[in-house]
Amino acid sequence: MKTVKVKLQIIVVVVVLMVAISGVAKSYFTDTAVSKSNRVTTAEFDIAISKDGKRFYNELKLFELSNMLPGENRNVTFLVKNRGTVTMNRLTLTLNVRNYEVKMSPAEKAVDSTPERGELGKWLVLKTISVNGRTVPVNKTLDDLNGKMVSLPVKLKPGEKAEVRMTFELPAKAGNECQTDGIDVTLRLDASQ
Ligand SMILES: [Ca+2]
Ligand SMILES: [Ca+2]
Repeated sequence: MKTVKVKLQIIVVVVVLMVAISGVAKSYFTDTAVSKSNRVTTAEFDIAISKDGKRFYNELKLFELSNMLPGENRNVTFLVKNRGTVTMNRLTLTLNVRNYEVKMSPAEKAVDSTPERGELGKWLVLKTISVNGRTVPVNKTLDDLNGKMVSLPVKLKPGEKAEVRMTFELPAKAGNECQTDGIDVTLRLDASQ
């Protein structure tokens, strides 16, 4: 009986000590601030083109100029839009040009010795590019412009659109060599921050 009593006393002492220790810890002021769901995401960069400004696309055929005559000017108009979340401070246009012969007309045969290769790009000139009415003179043939970048005079904020007008001219001195010739033009628009 005596040993049981001693054990009980020890247990009581231990319990009292534990209560005392935890009681000491709780007697200080404490406080915590929490910040959850912090994130880093990247901005969206998206340029798109449209013929009429109603719907914009990443890829779209913009023009077809047929039956051009020497001495003629033609305009091509389209819209560009910043569909992203960041201002586009620099916009460039790059033309990739492929010349081809649609057919060899009798008058053309007399002056053109390359039936496998078209000559229109030697003659067709991109006179100007205008963006929202601001005109930049270009005055280069499409063969000269092939693969080169032309800077567009515009900055686009998120959601902003701009109208681009390109004026092409087939000079009056263009001869029979480029009769019934064709050009495939790929326009690439590059935007950067
Ligand atoms: Ca040819
Ligand atoms: Ca030709």
